Amino acid sequence: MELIERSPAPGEQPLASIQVFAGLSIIIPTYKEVDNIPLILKRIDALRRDGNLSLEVIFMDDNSRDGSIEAVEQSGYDWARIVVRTENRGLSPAVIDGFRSACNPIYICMDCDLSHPPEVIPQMVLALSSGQQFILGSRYVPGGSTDDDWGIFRWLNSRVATLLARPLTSAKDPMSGFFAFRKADFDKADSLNPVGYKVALELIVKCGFRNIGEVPIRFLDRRHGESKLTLKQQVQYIQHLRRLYIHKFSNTMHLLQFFVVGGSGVIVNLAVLTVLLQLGLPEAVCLAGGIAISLVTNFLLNRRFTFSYARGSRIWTQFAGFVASSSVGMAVNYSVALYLRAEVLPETPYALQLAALLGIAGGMIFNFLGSRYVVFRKNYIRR
Ligand SMILES: Nc1nc2c(ncn2[C@@H]2O[C@H](COP(=O)(O)OP(=O)(O)OP(=O)(O)O)[C@@H](O)[C@H]2O)c(=O)[nH]1
Ligand SMILES: [Mg+2]
Repeated sequence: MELIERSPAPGEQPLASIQVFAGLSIIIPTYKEVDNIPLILKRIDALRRDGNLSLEVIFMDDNSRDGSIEAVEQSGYDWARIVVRTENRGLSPAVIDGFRSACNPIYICMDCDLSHPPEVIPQMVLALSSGQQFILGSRYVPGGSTDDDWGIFRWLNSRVATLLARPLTSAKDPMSGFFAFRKADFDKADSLNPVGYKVALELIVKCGFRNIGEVPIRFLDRRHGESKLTLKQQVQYIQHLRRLYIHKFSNTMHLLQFFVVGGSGVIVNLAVLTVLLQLGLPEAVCLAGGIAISLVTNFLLNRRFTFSYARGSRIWTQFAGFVASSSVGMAVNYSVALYLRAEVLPETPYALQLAALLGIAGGMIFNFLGSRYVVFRKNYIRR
């Protein structure tokens, strides 16, 4: 943490009088924010002078072509610059690119639309200096708030999104686009791959931040320009969550998806078995038919979803491996079902289906272990 002590000047604000913060890089993603750029720069400049801060501001603009470049240049601030991006557009990639091109030890990210008050930046940096790793400008801690005219839908939307992220972090407002952390932690991050809007959540998970602080902010609705938050971004958020869950709970997520696919296999198995039984085939053949068809559907679904990271490998090799690794499970399944049907279960309707169900349960655990650690093990991926 780069904090330089200095003595307070007479009449200075208490926060600014305690310390001078050396080296902030403020990253501001922009798309068509020409009206807001001069306003935010003016407020950051006031902050910079009051606190004698050393900082750079980098606008990461996705080729707005609305005069944003001129707005930054005409501001006359040599600590502000704009980077115009024409590839891999989007808010999250723009922010990540901004961090990559920043050079100061403390990174701040904030929106350009003045929803995020720059005046709390010193407080965020102080919180970092007290040992916390990641500081959010938060609407949902005591003292934080949103504009009064948030309708119920917008409020609910924000709250549900936050709730879905709860297993990933205990932070109250991980959806916030206003946050601060250290360059050193960014440099250590696992491969970043954010989709959509939730950069803070991506960083919290990928950098493994545990010690997260939240500084209350009053979140004001934009006065100039238009919101770029669309339904597409909301859908992308679900995809993003899935990836982050897999990243954080790798084995548990694989197991969970494996069980969901397995559940679909049970339905396929029982349906096939029942149809074959209706056709008058011997019970042993019906049991085997149900097992065989569900084996194929399970393989295809696991390859597509549960272990999708290994989709690049040859399907037939994987299928052979899946059959081989499932063979013990299948044998267990088949023998348990035949045995229960013949020796244990009474002559009731659906006795064969019940026997099949118990056989499946017995065989399933063998299948999971074989798939996870043999067929779809990670070193099958070709780069
Ligand atoms: N570089 C870049 N910036 C973007 C993009 N989309 C949005 N932004 C910027 O990201 C910030 C947040 O976007 P907003 O449209 O304000 O989204 P929001 O704050 O979730 O929504 P509102 O509450 O309606 O303001 C703003 O500074 C935007 O200009 C994009 O695709 N690329
Ligand atoms: Mg906004």
